[in-house]
Amino acid sequence: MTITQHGREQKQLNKLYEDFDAMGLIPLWTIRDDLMPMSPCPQALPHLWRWADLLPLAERSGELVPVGHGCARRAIALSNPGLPGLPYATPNLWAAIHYLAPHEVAPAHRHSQSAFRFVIEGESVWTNVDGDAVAMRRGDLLLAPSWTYHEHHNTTDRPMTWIDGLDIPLVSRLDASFFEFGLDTLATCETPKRSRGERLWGHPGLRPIGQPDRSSSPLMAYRWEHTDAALTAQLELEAEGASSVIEPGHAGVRFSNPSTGKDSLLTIRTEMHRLLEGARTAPVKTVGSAVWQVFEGTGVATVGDRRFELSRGDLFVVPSWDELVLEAGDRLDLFRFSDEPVYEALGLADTYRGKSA
Ligand code: GTQ
Ligand code: FE2
Repeated sequence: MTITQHGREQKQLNKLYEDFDAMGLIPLWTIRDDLMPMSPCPQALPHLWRWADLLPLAERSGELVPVGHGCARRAIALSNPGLPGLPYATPNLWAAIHYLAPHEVAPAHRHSQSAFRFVIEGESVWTNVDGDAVAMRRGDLLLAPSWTYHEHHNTTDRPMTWIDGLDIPLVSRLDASFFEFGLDTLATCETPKRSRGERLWGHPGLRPIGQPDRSSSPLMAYRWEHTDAALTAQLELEAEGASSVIEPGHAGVRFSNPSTGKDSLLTIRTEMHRLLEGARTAPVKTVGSAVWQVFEGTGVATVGDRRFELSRGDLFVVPSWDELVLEAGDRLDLFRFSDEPVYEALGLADTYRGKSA
């Protein structure tokens, strides 16, 4: 090919790309590596938020920002540094610290997004889910499945803080967001010790006859005493020589929908893990993203190329296919939530477990 021929072709090629652009077209061969990488390349980054930094900021919001019109929820979202400017902990998961001052009420609403709360301290607030009053206490997991009305009441003189997890980014990307305000009137202002859902569905291994399957859990509260007892039993059985744990010194439970045995929420997996003092997990890689919160204890999390020292209340993100290793200092209890049910439903779930050190 002569130089002039080559120059002519280059011009034609440039013109071709201009015409693609003008017609709203993008040729695959210019973008394939980004579009279809050999393995997941998440934009989200491993990141840690310290409870010691979050709590004072939540308290300051409590003083300065009243709950009411314009701010129906005093929730402050964790924003992943790899998703700058977005109130998203991961591409699919919202995680927020929520603060309700004494005698405040966060008014009723419902939405197509699924939600849960996990409590690491306090018991001043109860949440009302579709008319069922649900007490919130340390270590409890509380649900507000898609399209259930929910409102939060602080009926005490003490403030309360907890974390929320929702599938807001996923639902936003799916263009599936629906939202409705609820009525301001409430049937009850008292919280019984056990909600109606717990009385009906909260008996181990006993399913009420005549109740249909529910796509999300009919149980709105998972109490710490049960979670703690289950983890304790797994580790006791391990000490007796039974194979009862995920790996040596590492117990775990998944919060499940008692009507189906599947995840508590359709889109969000919720789990509690316990590592004995000094235990170390084998490296794990999972498709999908997760957020962890330290419930109690200290340790170290290595996520991809980051190393996080952990203390009570700290939250960290594990992006898709980033390797995670956990090491307990003293006994370490961790709450975890992830978007794995979505990947499982789509046939995209995968986990790689390496060898223990
Ligand atoms: O408590 O209803 O963190 O609707 C984000 C959206 C909490 C809630 C959040 C919500 C809520
Ligand atoms: Fe809500």
